[in-house]
Amino acid sequence: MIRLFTAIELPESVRMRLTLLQGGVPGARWSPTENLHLTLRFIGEVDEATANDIDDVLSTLKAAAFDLTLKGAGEFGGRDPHALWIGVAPSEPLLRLAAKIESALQRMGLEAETRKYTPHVTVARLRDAPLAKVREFVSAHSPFDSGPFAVRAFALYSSHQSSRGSLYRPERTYALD
Ligand code: 3AM
Repeated sequence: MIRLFTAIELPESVRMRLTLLQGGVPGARWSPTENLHLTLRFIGEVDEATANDIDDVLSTLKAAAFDLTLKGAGEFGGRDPHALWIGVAPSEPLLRLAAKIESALQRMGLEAETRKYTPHVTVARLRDAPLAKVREFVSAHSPFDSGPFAVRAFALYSSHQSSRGSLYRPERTYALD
């Protein structure tokens, strides 16, 4: 079995900027630079045959290349925050791409994702982080703006557990038109 998700790879310069803003929150497990990505669709554990089918349908998917801007900051979890993220400026092409991936995966028989897609880049996972520090991080980084960068492909990532946490690796990339 292999754990998969689809995501957009971020340019090295953007990942460096996201790495530089990491800090200041006790209890945060900061995402390593190489793990920073923008999830499009979590897939989960599948067998090898299903992974090959997923690769096939994603290879034939047609969607347009676009520009994307990372913007703003936030947390998931409210009073018990479990993740810090940098946000994404509203992008119709991004939502269209996510929707196309969703319907392609459903057509090949995967169960529908029922949760609404909220584009974000996770920069830390939190455990028992002080709420005041979380709020400080969010307000300090809410002016974040990456400036636009080109998205000319998306990727099928594998996720492996290691002693140092999850390791994400782009296994296949799919060009956008
Ligand atoms: O790092 P982000 O937030 O983009 O949270 C997981 C991570 O998202 C999410 O998939 C991405 C790669 O692991 N994820 C993990 N398990 C999940 C699940 N059961 C999940 N998303 C939805 N359902």
